[in-house]
Amino acid sequence: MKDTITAVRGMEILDSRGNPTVRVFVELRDGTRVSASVPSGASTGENEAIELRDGDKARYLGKGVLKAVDNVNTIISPAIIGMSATEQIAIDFNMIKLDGTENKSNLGANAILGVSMAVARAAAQSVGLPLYRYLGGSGARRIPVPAMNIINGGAHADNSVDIQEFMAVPVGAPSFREGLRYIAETFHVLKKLLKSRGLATSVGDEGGFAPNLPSNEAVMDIIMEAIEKAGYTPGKDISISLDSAASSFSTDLTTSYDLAKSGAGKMQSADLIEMGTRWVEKYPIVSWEDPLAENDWAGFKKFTERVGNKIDIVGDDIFVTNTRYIARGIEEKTANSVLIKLNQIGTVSESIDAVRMCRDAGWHYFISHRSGETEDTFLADFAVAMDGGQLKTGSASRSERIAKYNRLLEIEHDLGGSALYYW
Ligand code: 2PG
Ligand code: MG
Repeated sequence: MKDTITAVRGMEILDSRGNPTVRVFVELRDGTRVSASVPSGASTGENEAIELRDGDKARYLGKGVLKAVDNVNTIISPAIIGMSATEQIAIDFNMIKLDGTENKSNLGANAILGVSMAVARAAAQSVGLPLYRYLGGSGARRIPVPAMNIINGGAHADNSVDIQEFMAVPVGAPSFREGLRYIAETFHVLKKLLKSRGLATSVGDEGGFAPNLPSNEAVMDIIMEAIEKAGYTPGKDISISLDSAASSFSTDLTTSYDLAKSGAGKMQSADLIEMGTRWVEKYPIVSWEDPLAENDWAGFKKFTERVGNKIDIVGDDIFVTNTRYIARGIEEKTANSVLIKLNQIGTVSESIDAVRMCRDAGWHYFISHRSGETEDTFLADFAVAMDGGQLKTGSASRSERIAKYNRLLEIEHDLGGSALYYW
């Protein structure tokens, strides 16, 4: 068969933080040769699939990925050479079996995902389809609404903000292209505003600004001002998405928190829920990811009961793109949406399973990058293939983020009049 896999090779490259990550090349009998690169998180959930790192302090402070690369070359490669690249599910489950652990700690989720993504890309190229159409079928034509991260805090920036991500969402735009313009303009106006107040305009890991503002709420206020100054109406043209990444400021990963960066101090779940409820009333927030820590299932549920009829409560670290945890969340009504990150679970097929579970339950899902990214644009095609309503892929700066936006512009352009975009 022309799409038979003839070679699988891994190599160590660097991600956007300058840390090693895995790139995998796949070749097919028909001459197809593609690669895929794996992202890496900073605020990771404890139940995420394991990213295998060498731990050899003599190289990259222990962060090398040569073992994962070796696993691609010596264990995965011989097991899948000879298979058709279109057998995505068989290949993914073959790798899961080879690994033999619950969390992919043997071969490494970075090794497995690199192969999984490269196989999908090779198959798409071999059958002559763009990746989004290969993965999503002939009906794939919805471009996701972008959530642009304009202020970074938490584990992604050295500033005085506890909440990790403040994102602008162009809910009132008529197309992706226009939506991207709305929020990129807001980003530039925000820069001017920060500058005029003597605040830093340097950026964090995902390209959003990382100023030292007096409180988390002060961030909301300056963003509202930037939206208006850019000529848009908050809540009509542009709304706000937040990612607290609350595990990163929880002292026990359940009910106790310390908002040390801003100096707001110690809080309990109930305080965060109160604060969140007040913010939802005051600001045009459309979604709130990880408002509580990953083991604070009860807190999540309470917050969902409070504001889940108005906004999306998105579980990231709590669900880790794993159907086992998502199923529990659906059963217990813990949230109403899930963040989908391919490297949290480690294969393309399992990520699709997570999306399917959300759809079946009537939950929303948000396709997401990691804070450590590469120039790979797989995510953009994956979001369109999944009919993803919303995508978060960073700010209007840093090329590893822009690459995904540019790929979506390209897809929308190619689809022409048949592209769909709506909130
Ligand atoms: C998150 C992500 C991506 P990280 O928490 O949602 O924005 O951050 O990749 O560091 O986990
Ligand atoms: Mg998150």
